[in-house]
Amino acid sequence: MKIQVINPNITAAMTATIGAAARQVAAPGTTIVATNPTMGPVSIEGHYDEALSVIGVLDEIRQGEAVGVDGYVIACFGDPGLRAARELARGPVVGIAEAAMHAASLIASRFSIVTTLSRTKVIAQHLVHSYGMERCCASIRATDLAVLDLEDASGAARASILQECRLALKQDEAEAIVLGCGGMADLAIELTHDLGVPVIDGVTAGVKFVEALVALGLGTSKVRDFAYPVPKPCGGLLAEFSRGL
Ligand code: 5HY
Repeated sequence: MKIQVINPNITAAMTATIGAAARQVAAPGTTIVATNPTMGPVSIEGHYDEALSVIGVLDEIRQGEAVGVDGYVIACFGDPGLRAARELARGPVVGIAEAAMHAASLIASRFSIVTTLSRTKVIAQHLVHSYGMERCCASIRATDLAVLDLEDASGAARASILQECRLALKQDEAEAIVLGCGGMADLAIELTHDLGVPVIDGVTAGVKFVEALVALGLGTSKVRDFAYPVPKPCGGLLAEFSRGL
């Protein structure tokens, strides 16, 4: 099977990190294609950035559908464009926040999310609510790292994330950690070892969820909510998104 892992920001180095993490866990029969849009923000750190990223995500899905991709992971913790992507896709589409939270809920009673900028905590809270995870989410902590700080190889970002994880375990009674950024995908194994509790990255969790769904013969339901988009013309810069004409 072919799984496309989409980094919604346009930072190729982060896409490479995400793709490498995805390939580490992919099953022998799974091909991982890691992509990012050519248009959009270099990082996604709030509602405005997320909105700008959605068209690029949908364009990546459109291209994936044209070449028979079996399933998709949207590798940004805001899960931008997830529901719209499901309308476009035949196969399953999973967001990394959704995947990580569901994985955590299967192995721990309470998990904490450790993310980047404090301002993105509300977005994470909205997702916790949207996914029905209030009963499991002990806390949402921010490191106040910028997303692209994760690309700094100095280890400073990792130290900051580790510190917040320790506080979540000690003060918030968390039993597992959900990493709140696609750019943290390469840290989960080390942090699990350092902390002695499960640290879950949504990229790798998302790949395994999509593999399982495809292996079960399950694609996105095309009845009602996620039916293919209503055919209609689009204008201006979005003219190429016209459908069914
Ligand atoms: C992400 N932003 O996973 C989110 C993280 C965040 O560019 N990739 C981004 O802080 O929302």
